[in-house]
Amino acid sequence: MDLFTEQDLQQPARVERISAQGVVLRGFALPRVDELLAALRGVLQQSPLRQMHTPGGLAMSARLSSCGTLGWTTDRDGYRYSPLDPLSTRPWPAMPEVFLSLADAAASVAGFSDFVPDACLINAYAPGAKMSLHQDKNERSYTAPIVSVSLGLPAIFQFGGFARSDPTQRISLFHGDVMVWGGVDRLRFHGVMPIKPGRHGLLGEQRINITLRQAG
Ligand code: MD6
Ligand code: FE
Repeated sequence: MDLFTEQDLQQPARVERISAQGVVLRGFALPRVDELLAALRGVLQQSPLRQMHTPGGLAMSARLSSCGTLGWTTDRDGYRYSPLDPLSTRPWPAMPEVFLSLADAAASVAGFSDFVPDACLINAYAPGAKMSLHQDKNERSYTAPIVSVSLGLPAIFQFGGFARSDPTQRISLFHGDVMVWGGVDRLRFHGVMPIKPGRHGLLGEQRINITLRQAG
């Protein structure tokens, strides 16, 4: 499949470096955003967004779902990847082709070749919802990067250091932006500030983030 038309190649996404092995690719997903949203709707029909709880019993303010051979879940028993959706009790929906090709293209722009994610976590934020500072460490290996696509309302992403108390950069992420980070930066703490009220033309009063990972 041709990922880029000739026009896209003439106008490459603006690359903003945020760390040694981290970049934001501004507007990188925009040329395929309709396909992306159609695929996302299909995934969410099979495995709907739902409220999850941390192992400590706190409700997460973002609603979550997953697709791919492994999906990320959390409950009283802990954070983990699982091949089955605990809500549907069936395998998670297949990873859409457009997710795979977009993720591989973004990863290679960022210097990570042959990125083949097996897990995609979907986070949906209503205004006021946030994601506390955390590290992503449930994946089997930290060799692969994570590719993160922002859709809908803007967010302020906190990109920190290797201790929770380290200072954070605040990075505004807009509809269609794609962030890629891995390698020496893979275990940085990060989070999302409470989403400001607003309405996005395509997605309404929400932000959706999809993160693609090699988890298994
Ligand atoms: C979000 N993202 O942007 C939450 N994790 O809504 C993440 O937690 C995240 O964007 C690892 C790598 C990239 C991310
Ligand atoms: Fe994360």
